[in-house]
Amino acid sequence: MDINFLLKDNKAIFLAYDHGLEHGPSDFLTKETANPEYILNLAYEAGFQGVIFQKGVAEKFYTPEWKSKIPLILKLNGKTKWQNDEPYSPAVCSPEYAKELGASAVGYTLYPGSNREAEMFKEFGQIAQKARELEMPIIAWVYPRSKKITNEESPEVVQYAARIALELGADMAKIKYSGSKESFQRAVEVANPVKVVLSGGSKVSEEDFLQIVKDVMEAGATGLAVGRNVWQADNPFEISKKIYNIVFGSKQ
Ligand code: FBP
Repeated sequence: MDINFLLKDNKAIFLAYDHGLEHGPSDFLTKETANPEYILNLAYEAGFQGVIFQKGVAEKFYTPEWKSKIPLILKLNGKTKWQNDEPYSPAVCSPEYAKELGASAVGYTLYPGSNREAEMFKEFGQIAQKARELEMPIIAWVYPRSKKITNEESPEVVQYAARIALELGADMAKIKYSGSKESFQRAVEVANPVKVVLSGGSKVSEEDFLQIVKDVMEAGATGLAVGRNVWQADNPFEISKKIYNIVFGSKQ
């Protein structure tokens, strides 16, 4: 499957929900949002193009019924928040298993700059090759991270991240916001033809977040793959509608 099959009008909003592993349950501010069923329902009702889970959540919640309603992007690697200085995030499952779980695409986080960069680049290469054989698109979360990198959201670092996705053979790059529309536009340009989606980051005010969404879409992004700014909002359904209207330029 080509990545374009996951898009609607060449755009996409994916609901990221792998935070239980990456940050722990403290990210889930309410009882509802700790429940993957709530997230599936939100993604479906709000018109998202896919939901992002780790394998354990997919095994327990991504039933054949959900498969018929919303695509799954399976995150193949992951780590905890305690591994952040020179991070290494090895695969916890394979593209073959992702396919068995019903995933339409796979995701893998790279931490360029980390002392463990070489291991991740090697594994990403092997996984991307396997994903291609299985006709599953691969989305690279590219988060340069190391004691050597002081600001992982600087334009230079984000643009470099976008280009790494192209160099290493990803179909889509998920990158942080670089602080301005202009600098993000450059990130989109240097990744081309790899599609770029915004990684949301920690929760900010609704107004600020919607402005970032506008900026990245005007900068040529394909869309978003966000979590906290949606499901930590006071009303996740309401903010999802607003995001949808900006990304697709129309009412849902
Ligand atoms: P958010 O929109 O909530 O930032 O989610 C995007 C994401 O990449 C998640 O998929 C992942 O769990 C998290 O951010 C990792 O964030 P970080 O490594 O920056 O703490």
